Amino acid sequence: MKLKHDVRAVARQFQIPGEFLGAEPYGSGHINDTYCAVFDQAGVRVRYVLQRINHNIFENPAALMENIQRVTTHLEKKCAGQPDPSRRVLTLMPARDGTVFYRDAEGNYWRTYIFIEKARTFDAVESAEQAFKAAKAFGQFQKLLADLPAPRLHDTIPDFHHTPKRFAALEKALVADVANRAKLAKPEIEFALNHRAICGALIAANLPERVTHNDTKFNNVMLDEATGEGICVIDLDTVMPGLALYDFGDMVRTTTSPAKEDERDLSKVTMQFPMFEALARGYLSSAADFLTPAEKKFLVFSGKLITFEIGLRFLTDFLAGDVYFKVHRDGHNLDRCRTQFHLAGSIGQQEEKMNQLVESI
Ligand code: ADP
Ligand code: GN1
Ligand code: MG
Repeated sequence: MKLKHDVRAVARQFQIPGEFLGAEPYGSGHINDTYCAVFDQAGVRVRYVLQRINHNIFENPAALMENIQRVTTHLEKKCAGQPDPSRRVLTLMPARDGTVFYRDAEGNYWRTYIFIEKARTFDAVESAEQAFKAAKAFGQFQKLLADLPAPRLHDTIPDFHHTPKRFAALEKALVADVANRAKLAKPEIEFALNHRAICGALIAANLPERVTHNDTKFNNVMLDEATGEGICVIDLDTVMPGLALYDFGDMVRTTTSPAKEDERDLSKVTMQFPMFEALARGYLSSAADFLTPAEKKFLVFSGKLITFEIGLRFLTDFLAGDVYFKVHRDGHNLDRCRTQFHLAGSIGQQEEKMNQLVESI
């Protein structure tokens, strides 16, 4: 298969020993171009992950890489005493010039990670045990980064989870309607407009700023093949100052419904209470000792809000003509928006019971 990029030439720019055997596109992320490259190192096949950072979305890749380097170095120190430490944190490979990224002639930014073997990601949750383990790992991630030394991390995407600004972006896209698609999304637009009132609630709550991941979807944590443990949190591009609840909210969004994000059969999209219970217990098993009572109070709400927010973003991108998220079929962003709004509704219906559960933990 002919690849979009000359991965062999890119790989040569990193200090990877051995002979390049081949590469293929990898994973199902919506933003970066990810490749798995295989090397022969003295007869042993060793894999690496090469990624082109989407610099239309991340406007300052050098600052982003500085964040990732600081975060991984910190986590590495913290994981030193644990079993299998090198699989618990992403490891950046140095480029030829000793920095952690390479800029090609076309202006693309590339980085290379050691491949985390004997672990995998899932696009949809399969069991309550997985939900528990993923949430525990993301909670642990926040906990380990609580004492990251100053300075403050760079904001790799300013106002990333500022829901009122996401709402304003939708309104703008609606007025412009550049792709003439508003007529195809009438019920979704109505749902969005009806929920304007919830957008500002987390910002108004004056919660503490922390170092957070901000993109804790279920396929951004690798689960160990043997134990199921959330062994390594990945996709660190959006690690920056944020609210703990942005992370918990995105876990609720991606880990309580058994359906994929782009499922067309909405009857499959539902907030499953046992999954939420496992998720909340998993997260609180690592995060309970640093969360404030106010943060705890908003855990369930954050699930509804972040699910709604990502739905807003998919709808906005649908109206804008699919310029942000990778799409693989017509109406893909609208399908994604529909699952999110459906799930936000399902969370809304069960909110009281979910809150009672959190209070009891
Ligand atoms: P995106 O920002 O596009 O979502 P990710 O960093 O999440 O990109 O990578 C896409 C997928 O590649 C992940 O879901 C995971 O399956 C796989 N992946 C990423 N990094 C590694 C790694 N170091 N080891 C093994 N698999 C990885
Ligand atoms: C993108 O990179 P990926 O695919 O893990 C997006 C998230 C969205 C998510 C929706 C930088 O995440 O914010 O929640 O898609 N990342 C960025 O699936 O915008
Ligand atoms: Mg990802």
